[in-house]
Amino acid sequence: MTRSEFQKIAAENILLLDGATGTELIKRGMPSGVSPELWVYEHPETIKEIHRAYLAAGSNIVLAPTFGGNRCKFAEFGLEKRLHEIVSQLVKISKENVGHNGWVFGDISSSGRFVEPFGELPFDEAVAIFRESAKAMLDGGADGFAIETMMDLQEARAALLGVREAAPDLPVIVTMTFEVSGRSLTGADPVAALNALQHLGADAFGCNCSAGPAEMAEIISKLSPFAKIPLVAKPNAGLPRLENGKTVFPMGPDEFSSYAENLVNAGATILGGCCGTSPYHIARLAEAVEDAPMPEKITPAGGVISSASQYHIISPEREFTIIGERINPTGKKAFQQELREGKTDMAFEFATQQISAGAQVLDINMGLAGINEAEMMRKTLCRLLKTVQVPLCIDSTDPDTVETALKLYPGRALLNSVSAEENRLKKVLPIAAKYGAMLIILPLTDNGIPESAAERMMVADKVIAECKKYGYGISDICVDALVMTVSADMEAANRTLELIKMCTERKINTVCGLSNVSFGLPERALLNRTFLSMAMGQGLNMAIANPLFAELMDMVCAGNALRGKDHKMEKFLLRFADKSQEKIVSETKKQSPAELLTQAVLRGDADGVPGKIDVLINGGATPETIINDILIPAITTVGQKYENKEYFLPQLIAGAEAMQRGTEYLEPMLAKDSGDQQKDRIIIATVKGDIHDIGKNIVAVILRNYGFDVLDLGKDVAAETILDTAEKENIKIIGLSALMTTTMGAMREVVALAEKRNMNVDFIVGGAVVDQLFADELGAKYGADPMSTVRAARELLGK
Ligand code: THG
Repeated sequence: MTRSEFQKIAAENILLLDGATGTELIKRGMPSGVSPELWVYEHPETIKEIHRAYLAAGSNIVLAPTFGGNRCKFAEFGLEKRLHEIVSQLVKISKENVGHNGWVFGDISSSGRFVEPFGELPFDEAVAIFRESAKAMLDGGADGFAIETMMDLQEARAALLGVREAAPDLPVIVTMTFEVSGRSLTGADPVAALNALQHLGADAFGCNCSAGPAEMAEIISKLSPFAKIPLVAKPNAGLPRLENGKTVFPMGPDEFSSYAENLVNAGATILGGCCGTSPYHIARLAEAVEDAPMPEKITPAGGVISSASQYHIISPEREFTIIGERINPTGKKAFQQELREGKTDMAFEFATQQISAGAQVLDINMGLAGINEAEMMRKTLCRLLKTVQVPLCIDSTDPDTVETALKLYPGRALLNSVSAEENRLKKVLPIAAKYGAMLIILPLTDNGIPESAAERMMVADKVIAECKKYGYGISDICVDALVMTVSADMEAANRTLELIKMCTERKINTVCGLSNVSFGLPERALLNRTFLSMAMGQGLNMAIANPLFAELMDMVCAGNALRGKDHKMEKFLLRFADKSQEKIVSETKKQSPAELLTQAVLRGDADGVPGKIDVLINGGATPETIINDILIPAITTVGQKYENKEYFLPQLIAGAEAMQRGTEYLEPMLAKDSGDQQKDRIIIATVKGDIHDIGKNIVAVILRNYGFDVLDLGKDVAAETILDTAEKENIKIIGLSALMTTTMGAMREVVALAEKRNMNVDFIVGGAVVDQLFADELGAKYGADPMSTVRAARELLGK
């Protein structure tokens, strides 16, 4: 099936996927702890039977049993050399069995590793891992692909790019798993994820696993106004409950299918089931949607840019957008020097200042003669992406730099800029389109800037026409109205205003870089904001400007309120009722060294920590007071914010890393006697039969950063090994992790064996299927997440 065939069918019909595969395989005898792919390869009749049952139930698309069919997962079983053989064969037998009764999509899920900039797996390597899997599935005859159960947006992006490279013209469905918090494990917002992936070339997007159908319908209805592609809902059979130590998915086929209408009304048109669903669930689902009309399409609201955790709508009808201009070496000697030295501290400072001052987007420009621009862009992005949440605008004319940035960016960036110059149209536009960036276009040609507004409009139209060939719609483009210097040409401002007016009449987004207008004149700030006010009057909806000019920001805020673009004037009242914004700006200016260090930990800015410690030490602070009075309270605040769901996992880890950097930096300076302090020790392991270790690894990182000496025994660890180690090392606290229902029994065994051996140890248990009830049953502490594990460990130590 080609992409366009799929798109046509999916636009006109409600399509049914299959239900759970894993639990159906277990019903047919698959033992725990084996490679599911190898087991099915050796027992092909099982999957044939499952597929036949789903097709009879009404599935239009079934998934090949290739969920863990990637090099990383296969390596856990020593099977990496057989990846292509097994994965392609699994698709082949599925295809032969299904025949013309349905489509077989290759199933792709997580590699189990975290991708940069958040994790350690280089992005290109992640792409290669998924490309290799997709190639094997393609060789087996896959009709399309389902990338599912993705918990990290960056990995989902890598998977989609990898599949696209292997199979440019086959349909790809991407579904992510969102937690009860409404975010993915690594903090991705559902709308932001949809936005990034639909512009990166996904043919459908949605959610699978984690939630039941009711919770999922809520997420789908949030996605719906932003979806340009069909939405997918593949819920579990309700929220899992624990009964007698076994996970039970509470919804039977009738109750499950009773939510079909909700899901379709919310906007989902591709439906299926995840954990706990069976062919019976799908059969009832098929009946429930048989006569359901397609949901009404809601037109996407303007152009949307996004980071992993936030999105921002750009539209002449919406609030005015300020793009912070300061991360740009133009006119900044000190910043130029930093970039030459390969440093990113000032860029980070500029980012935080501008966000505090109200910038909704940050422009990132690394254009400086004599430096490797692409490399510096990569470095700066890696630094910023760990903590900066606002969407970014990539400002470069160099195709390599543009590609480096857009590839690494875990969202949909704004690209500044594409013009009618040969180089940009031929080289930059295809890259922008590949990654789906929103565009700023400049109406200039290789011959320069046309004189009149009408001529500039013609050039803009030419560029827009070219963008349309790459699939761009008008709402995804902003025209730069080209601000020139009035001191050199008295008519410059008028021409710019005229072009803005022409674009506004055609509902085209407009942007301009402000500062040029006042070049060479006194009172530049006055001229800039007066010009901006006039431009807003003509309909300008974005500016690249310095948000640290509070009067400029005041004017923009008032302008939004006056034009009815500030709902209930909330932002205007917030700004002027208590002047809170101004306070933020002035506070950033006069923070004490101790506050700056606290901020560095709160923002997770590890690289910024040593410098701030130096300032404190030079000012006479002792290493002990820095740790006790600054670092520990700061990391405690990070933990509290995480528990209050103000912070998500990446921020928790980044904060812990900043803390770690601080203590490592201070360690050599600590007085000898206090340096010898024994760290509290803890063992941590994933139990026998369970090979999932993402959760356990995160907990280990956080425990270490909270000062524990963690002995990580890895995954699939036998009860004897865990307890022998505890005895030998004389460690009194043991953390156990299990992700699967089937391996919870192994936790019970470890605890029972410890009792039998009369050992004086305490347990903390955690993992997706573990809950308080089960922990109580074992007489263990419950580690619901990294922070509660830290708390439990401290309680056990009487702290
Ligand atoms: N259109 C588009 N992109 C643009 C521009 C535009 N990008 C670059 C530029 N113009 C907008 N950005 C800047 C960045 C810095 C300065 C001006 C415009 C600047 N810097 C101060 C100086 O030279 O004195 C330094 C002041 C400070 O410290 O912040 O002027 O028009 N699409």
